[in-house]
Amino acid sequence: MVKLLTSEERTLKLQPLIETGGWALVDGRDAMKKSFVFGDFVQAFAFMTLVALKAEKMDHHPEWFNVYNRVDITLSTHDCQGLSSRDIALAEIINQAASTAK
Ligand code: H2B
Repeated sequence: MVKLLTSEERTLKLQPLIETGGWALVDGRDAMKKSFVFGDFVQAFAFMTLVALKAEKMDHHPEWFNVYNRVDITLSTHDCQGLSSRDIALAEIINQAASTAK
């Protein structure tokens, strides 16, 4: 069973993603979000394809919304109804994929 991040894990692992990784906490929900803007739809969709394949492999999936060159992503773990280490791992993969796709 996946567990919610402890307060220590939030300080050590989540805080850096917020302070330097471009992620933010979602209001009213234990989740994190980030918006990505690409040059065009093809680049945005290439990024989404890369993330989709990695997400499927780790069996942990983002909530996302795409309009043309913009992709808004929210991460949270449904199984524990909040942020878990899987969201941290996926956020790091997503940041990596965005720097490859841009
Ligand atoms: N993705 C996310 N974001 N949270 C989950 O709890 C989750 C998931 N659970 N992907 C997985 C799939 C689960 O439903 C399957 C059965 O392993």
